[in-house]
Amino acid sequence: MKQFNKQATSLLLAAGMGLAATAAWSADNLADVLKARGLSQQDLLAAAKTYVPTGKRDEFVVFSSGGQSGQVIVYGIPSMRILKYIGVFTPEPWQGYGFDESSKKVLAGGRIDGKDITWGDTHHPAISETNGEYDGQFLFINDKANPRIAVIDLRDFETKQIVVNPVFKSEHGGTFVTTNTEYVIEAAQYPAPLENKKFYPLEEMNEKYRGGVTYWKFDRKEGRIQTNESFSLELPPYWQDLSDAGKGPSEGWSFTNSFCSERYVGGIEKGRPPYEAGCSAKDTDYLHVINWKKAAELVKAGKAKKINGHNVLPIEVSVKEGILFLVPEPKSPHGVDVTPDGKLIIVAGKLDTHVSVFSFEKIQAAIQSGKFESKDPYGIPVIGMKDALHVQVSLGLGPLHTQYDSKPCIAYTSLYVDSQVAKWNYCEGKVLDKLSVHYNIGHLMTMEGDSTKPAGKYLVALNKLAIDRFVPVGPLHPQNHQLIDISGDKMQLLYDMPLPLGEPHYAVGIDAKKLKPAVRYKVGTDSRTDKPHPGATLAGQEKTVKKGNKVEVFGTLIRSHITPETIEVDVGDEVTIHLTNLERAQDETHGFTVSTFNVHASVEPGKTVSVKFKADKEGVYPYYCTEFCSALHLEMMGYLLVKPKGWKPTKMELAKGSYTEADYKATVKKVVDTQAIIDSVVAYITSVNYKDFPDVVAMVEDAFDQLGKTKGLKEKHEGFAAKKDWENANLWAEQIWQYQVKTADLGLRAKTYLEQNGAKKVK
Ligand code: CUK
Ligand code: CUA
Repeated sequence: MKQFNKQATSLLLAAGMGLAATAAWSADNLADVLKARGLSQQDLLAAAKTYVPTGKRDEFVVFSSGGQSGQVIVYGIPSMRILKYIGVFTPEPWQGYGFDESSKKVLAGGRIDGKDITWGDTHHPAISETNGEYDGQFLFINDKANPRIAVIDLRDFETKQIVVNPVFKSEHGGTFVTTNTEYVIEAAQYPAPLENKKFYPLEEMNEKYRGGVTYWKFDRKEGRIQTNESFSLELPPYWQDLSDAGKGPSEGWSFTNSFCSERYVGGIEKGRPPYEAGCSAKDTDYLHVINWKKAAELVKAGKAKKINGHNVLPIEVSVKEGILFLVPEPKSPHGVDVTPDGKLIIVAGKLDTHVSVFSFEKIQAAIQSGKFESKDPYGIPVIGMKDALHVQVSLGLGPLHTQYDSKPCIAYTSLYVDSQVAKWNYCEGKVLDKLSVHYNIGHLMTMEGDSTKPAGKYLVALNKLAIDRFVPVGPLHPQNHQLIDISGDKMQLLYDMPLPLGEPHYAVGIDAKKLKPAVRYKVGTDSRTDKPHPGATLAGQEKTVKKGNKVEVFGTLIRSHITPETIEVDVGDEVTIHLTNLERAQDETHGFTVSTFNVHASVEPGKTVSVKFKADKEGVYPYYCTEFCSALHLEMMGYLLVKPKGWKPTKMELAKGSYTEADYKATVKKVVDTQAIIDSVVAYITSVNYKDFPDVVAMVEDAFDQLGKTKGLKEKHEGFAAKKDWENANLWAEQIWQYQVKTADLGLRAKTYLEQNGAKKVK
């Protein structure tokens, strides 16, 4: 942080000097650019703090909800450059998500009542934690509309699992993880009967409608949620909202706020005041305080009842066993955020200017001494607000969410109505600073701000409205994520990023060094199951198998051809094409599609993917690689021939080229010349300490891999030449050159890398 200020000063000095000496500088000096673009020194400072030069990387990585897009958006901080969209609840064609067989199975996990639901209202991402700190292994995110949770593995940033909540019809407060990611918490939103497909009239709201909180058991070794070990607490038909897990002294507990504890039922069409009036009539709602550790034990002890095959602890059991309590919280609360030390719980008032800071110690004292002010209509003990409060602070209009700084006692709260971020001290209850944002902020997010060790430095304001901030793109505006420097005493606005995909509610930011994604898969891996793919194929073992009307192709991909290059089937056949990417080179992804059959696969190095379709129309359908993978990418294709019933071949010969001996000799010379280039590059690489550069070692391995494929081809073309078959002689010589080109390409890339990264001569 000090560093920032030092940098800032010297930058300002530099800029100042520039301004003073304008006349002497060339046309594109800093001062001229500032002037020409109408930038202030403050702008320059912000630019310097966010600019990440070419070749450099961001310090933090953000996982943002993609809102209604059903995806997750990944971007870097401080540059705010978008790095990836991860398909989660919605098919995502680039990654083949929903267009290949394994990813279709992941999406099928999110089917409800036998129906595909191909969108999601994603809200709250959470990074897996170890001892309360982000560990960078998994990401979870919820779908508010169709209560579901997804698991994303951060080794490959792919969605591995979607689970459907068995008892809720909507949810909001998910996902929040416990200190060691034992459970992923998901709370209901709008009350409904817990039994599936059960109708009760709205008049029976109080008796038959329920809310709840689900604790999804996460198996870290498998990287999957275990549905049979998961459970829910039945809760009154208050509208449960957000949640947070306890940590440190409050570990084993979780907190879920609620609104509309009025249990109001609207009905504008019947002349009743709308929900918005009826749901905010009372001065307080309830914070639910739950001992989840004990709840898990009760479930193990058989105290849960099964609803829709899922373990649910009835309210009476939770009350009797002393694991569920309520604390009044002011007027239509929204966020609930446990402080990094786990001692305090901060709830914002949405319709109240205050945030309320509750003390876990006081809550526990009340529970221990049995000091309750009343019971709610369902018999749940209510702790007096005064007995639980640490402090209340008036921050401004519409406080929503709170995040924490690396500095003790410092928190940031979003003020929706004021369109401001408030920085304040929650230990002393003092407001320290306010910054206007643009406009109407929902969530905010500090780096690692949900963990026990927030990293400070930056804050992102996730603003709901952009209004006039960007070039207009029609009535539907992007959202505005604003980057704020929180390293000094005063917050400083640095950058506006339009987010053009859904309404991202929440985001989490992690130190980029904690993420260790893989470069390639072990050859033959099904990335969605993390297991060996039954359709995996090695080079030279490609085959097409036809059994009845089922055709299975076991193929491979490598620059720049697909094996096989012709697939012949009969009309009506069910065709499955398994493809293994044999590449090991970083970023050598191939794509695959077959014209008009609505299939697509992204096949990263080592991955095996299957696409499946019914060849229900006769004809000729090109298939090809969809990623520009090499200079001869466009040649990476083949034909699917769907033959009519009873078709018999008539003309058996393929059209021939007219190659001559001269063509052959020219190709052979090209091969010899290229080999000389390769040899010189190899000589350079081996003359320096290339082994000290793992990236280069990988490139060299890949290069020799490619060159290795030329084995036996020289004999082959010479054999055809001896028989004066110039077509085959020329083409096989050409194929050697194709491999050489890829070798040279990698070799030159390695050479450039070594030159740019200070490789040293070795003897
Ligand atoms: S909620 Cu969107 S601003 Cu769904 Cu987390 Cu508060
Ligand atoms: Cu492989 Cu293009």
